[in-house]
Amino acid sequence: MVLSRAARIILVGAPGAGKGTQSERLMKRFPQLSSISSGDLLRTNVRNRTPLGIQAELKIKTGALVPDAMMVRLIINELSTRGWLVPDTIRPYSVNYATPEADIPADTVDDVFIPSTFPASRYNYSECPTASFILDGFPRTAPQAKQIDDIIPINLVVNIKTPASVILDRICNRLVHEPSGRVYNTTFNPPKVEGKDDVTGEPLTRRADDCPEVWGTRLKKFEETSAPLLEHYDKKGVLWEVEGNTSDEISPKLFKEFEKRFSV
Ligand code: G5P
Ligand code: MG
Repeated sequence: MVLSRAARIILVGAPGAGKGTQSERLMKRFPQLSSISSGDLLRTNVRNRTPLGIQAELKIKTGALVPDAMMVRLIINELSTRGWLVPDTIRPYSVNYATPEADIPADTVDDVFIPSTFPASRYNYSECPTASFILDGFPRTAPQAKQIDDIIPINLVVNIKTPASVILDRICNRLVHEPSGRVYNTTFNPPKVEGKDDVTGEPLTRRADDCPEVWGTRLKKFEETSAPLLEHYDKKGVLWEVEGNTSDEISPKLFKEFEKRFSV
């Protein structure tokens, strides 16, 4: 299906609610869409032993959140790399990227994540039909959202509401293909060949934070941070909520809303 206007979407939801699953399904249905998963980006950095990955590793493993400044820099850098942030001298951005949080040495973050042209020149999101994307798992706090407000005019925030009681099983049965971020589940969507990625045939692995204890901590963090985040977007009039016990129940509602907003 073809998009008739650019979609800049954020997926919000508890750990295991199905953000990655819905991203994959949306991209299949709307091939113009791309996705950035903040968790996948972080895990790539951990795997590649970058300075950011090394600093983020323990936070992820224990179910804590990675500091806001680090996350904003990571995502801004990814958006720039993909060509979705282009210089714009007409509408200057008003975000201060120079203040990383106390526990991250400023020079480390700058060295790793800021492209040489950023933030020396003024950057703003420049709308074009091909730059339609899903941000899966970012922003995750109100401060993160406020920092990107002036740069990326988000036009839909989807809050996926799935009861925590049905999620835990999913997490215990999840397998991932780390290089691509493709997600499987031994019961819900098993790979064609046991333990192997459908596309590359490479081995699937478990995520370091997929155990009941860490999931509990992640859920608690989500509950603490999501209310102010959702309130922020509700005030902007871009929040839409969808509820369901399964991804199969949620997908048709999401597709319908998506088509209404972006494909008519
Ligand atoms: P992530 O990677 O963003 P979470 O915790 O937000 O991690 P997660 O676990 O990736 O979210 P999901 O994407 O919402 O969950 O869910 P999913 O992968 O699609 O589905 C979960 C499993 O259930 C899969 O196996 C899937 O196949 C299966 N499944 C889906 N639907 C159904 C169904 O209907 N039925 C059944 N039976 N199964 C189903 O973030 C990880 C960490 O990175 C850091 C934090 O430390 C975070 O904890 N981080 C950030 N920190 C600060 N700020 C940010 N913005 C950050 N982003 C990431
Ligand atoms: Mg995910």
